[in-house]
Amino acid sequence: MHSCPVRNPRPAIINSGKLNAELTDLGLTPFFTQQLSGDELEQYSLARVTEVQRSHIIVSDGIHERSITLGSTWYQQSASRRPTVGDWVLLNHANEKIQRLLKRKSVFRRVAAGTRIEVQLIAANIDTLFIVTSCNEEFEESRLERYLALAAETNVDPVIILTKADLADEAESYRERVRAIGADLPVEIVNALDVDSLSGTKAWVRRGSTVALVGSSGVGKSTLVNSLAGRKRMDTGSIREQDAKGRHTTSYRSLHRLPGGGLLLDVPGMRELKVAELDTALAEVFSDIDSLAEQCRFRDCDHNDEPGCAVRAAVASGDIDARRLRNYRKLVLEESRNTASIAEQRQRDRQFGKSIKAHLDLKRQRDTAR
Ligand SMILES: Nc1nc2c(ncn2[C@@H]2O[C@H](COP(=O)(O)OP(=O)(O)O)[C@@H](O)[C@H]2O)c(=O)[nH]1
Ligand SMILES: [Mg+2]
Ligand SMILES: [Zn+2]
Repeated sequence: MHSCPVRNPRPAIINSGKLNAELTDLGLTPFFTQQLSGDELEQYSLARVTEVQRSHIIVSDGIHERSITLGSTWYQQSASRRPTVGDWVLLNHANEKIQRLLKRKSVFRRVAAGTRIEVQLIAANIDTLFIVTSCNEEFEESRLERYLALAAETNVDPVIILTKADLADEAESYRERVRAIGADLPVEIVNALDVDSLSGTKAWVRRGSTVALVGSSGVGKSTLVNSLAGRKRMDTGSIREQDAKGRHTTSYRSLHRLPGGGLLLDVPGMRELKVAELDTALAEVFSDIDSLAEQCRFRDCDHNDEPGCAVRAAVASGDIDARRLRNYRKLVLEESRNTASIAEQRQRDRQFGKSIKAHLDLKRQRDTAR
């Protein structure tokens, strides 16, 4: 048995496919229960991963929490098959082991560029993305566009949260700047320290819905979580989000339940977010550029120095911001490079898997021949 933070060794199970209120509050929907067989519903319990630490995860069924150590077999799989924060899992009969990971409704990934490119999971089953930025020089359209592409790719609804309105002379001007990159984008202007300014923001965190917060360090994500939760859940001022070398770490990610229902996930470590495998999302976020591109003389126009480029003509006439086109081209390039690297990596992994299998098959043949 692994160490267990609660007395009751047996979290409530879903009986005969009926959802209990606690699990519904935790975000369980038919999308997940439909994945379960009758046998599974009878034998196993459902729980949600609320926290991921280096060697173990915390799961909850809405009433009890348990700590579960991931066995080594989980680490033999690629990161995308390991549980991440927000995942729904089936626990075995003794509630000490993960039987199965349920199919995700959405997943945030991060492409980490080390010696070789690697995909890491940030969170799963997010409904709404709070893109947090502040009403000061930190505000940057290009960063917002990057986050918007991420939201579009994962089918998660974005909401722009503009913090530090109390410190800004003209907070409303930032709303206008958001409108310029997406006319329909919902915007909330807040003082993250003042609960009274958060009623509009609160409305996005409905009972049973899961909201992830992304944004640069220091914009007020943890402050927002604390204010919405009504008590201190997160250290603020970026103390906990950095390791000794001052780098962001992703070792501590956790879901916070709000008193009025709803779950919040403060996501540290999105700073080096790279885009990959989201070409359709880029076309969506930059739909103005994408639709103009149909009028370019060349089908594969890069909108750089090709003759007859309708996009550059629009920049020249002031219809499209030069910055926006620059960012679009940058993201498209980054996206295609990273996507190619990921494809290569998958290919290598498949080859590796095949050679291991071939080796085992050969061994088995020899063993039976013997
Ligand atoms: N005046 C003011 N300060 C804020 C606001 N939001 C955050 N802060 C402060 O900014 C600092 C960084 O906030 P924190 O929540 O740690 O940012 P995080 O890195 O995004 O989690 C803290 O000192 C907060 O008190 C705001 O809306 N108004
Ligand atoms: Mg923080
Ligand atoms: Zn063009």
